[in-house]
Amino acid sequence: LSILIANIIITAAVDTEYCDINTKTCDSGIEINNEKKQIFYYVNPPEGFNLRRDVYMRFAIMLHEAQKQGKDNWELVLPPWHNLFHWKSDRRVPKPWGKFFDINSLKSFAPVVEMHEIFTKTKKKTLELDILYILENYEDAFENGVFEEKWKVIGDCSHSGQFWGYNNVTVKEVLCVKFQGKNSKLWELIALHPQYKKIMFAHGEIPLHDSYGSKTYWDCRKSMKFNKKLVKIAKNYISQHLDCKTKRCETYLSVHWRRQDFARSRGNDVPSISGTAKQICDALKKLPKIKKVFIATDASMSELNKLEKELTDHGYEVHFFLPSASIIDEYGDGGVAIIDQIICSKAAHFIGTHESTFTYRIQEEREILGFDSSTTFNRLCPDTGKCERPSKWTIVN
Ligand code: GFB
Repeated sequence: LSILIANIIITAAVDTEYCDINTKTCDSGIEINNEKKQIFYYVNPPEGFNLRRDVYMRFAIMLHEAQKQGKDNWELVLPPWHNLFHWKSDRRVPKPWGKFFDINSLKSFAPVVEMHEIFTKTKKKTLELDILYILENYEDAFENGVFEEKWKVIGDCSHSGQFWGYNNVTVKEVLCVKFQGKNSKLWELIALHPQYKKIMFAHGEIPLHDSYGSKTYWDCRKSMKFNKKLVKIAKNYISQHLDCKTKRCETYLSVHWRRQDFARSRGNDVPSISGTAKQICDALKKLPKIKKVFIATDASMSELNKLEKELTDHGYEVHFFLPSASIIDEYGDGGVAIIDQIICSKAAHFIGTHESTFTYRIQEEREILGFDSSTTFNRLCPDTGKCERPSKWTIVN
């Protein structure tokens, strides 16, 4: 009886077609899953890895909430990692999310699907999207002195270039839209064309979180578990070099030392090399049992060697993760970034870089691990001038 009821329900869901729950196929031969409508998105190219992780959360929460309200015929397509500005080792090769994250865990929170799964499921070599909405900011977010949620279709426009590095993805219609508001407001744009099944948004970073910092936010964040192999590499490193085999370690202090563009253009926020060494030594003086320091950084080797020398001169043991060629080959710069983040997240005490999303993601990981927030929300200060305390975004369980 239950199979019969399921058949009736599925038959109703796809209108005239008869679908069999056992074989998971419909009369047309289409698999039941393929009936789902899909949301695709892309992020402004210069944005880095860790802001993109936040943009994912906004879309995943949008789909999670919709599913809860019975809108369960939609899935979110995970945009392959392609051509990231900061990733020098492998910019040209699009990487699936499974390289970095545990896909089953992502799926436990929201209906997500990898791009390559679409090609495998449909057995097609090309993909045609129904519509691409290119989102744009309003010139003045506070028109008439108030921040209002709104959107306005500007009209047809064009898209040049490939989608996520794939040359077999095309789109039928492109619309430019001014948009200001939360992610859930995108459903209003989607409703403009109820017959469309594949809808894409460019500039996915423009819509805002529906409820930043809420329990749902943290449930989503917790589901972003890393690829198990990356976790294993990080754990082995911690056990071998940092003398710790537990979830939370008492043996080392960690620092996220953001350099590159931060060192060049954010002199008022970040310290010099000597200033960094001094602040790390000052923190360690308050933790007399700790002699080991782990540094995660995008600094050049010569900068890192200078910092290392200053810290070893003060009697501390300095560690940083140097990936093998095979790790770089398999996981690229993104994988190495995650390994650095995992190692930082388990340290007894963490010091991050002001306003770096790389640091924010480590802080969240530490909140999930249950560290006292005083060990987490610490930052490197500039050598001189004001040093605002970092905001504490604590977990909601
Ligand atoms: O993730 P991300 O955008 O954070 O950092 P911010 C950019 C990239 O730099 C990361 C590398 O994806 C990494 O590849 N990186 C930074 C690191 N720190 C480390 C580290 O400690 N270890 C490793 N392995 N890699 C944003 C930029 O950076 O800051 C924007 O993406 C802009 O373009 C903005 O510049 C101001 O938030 O730090």
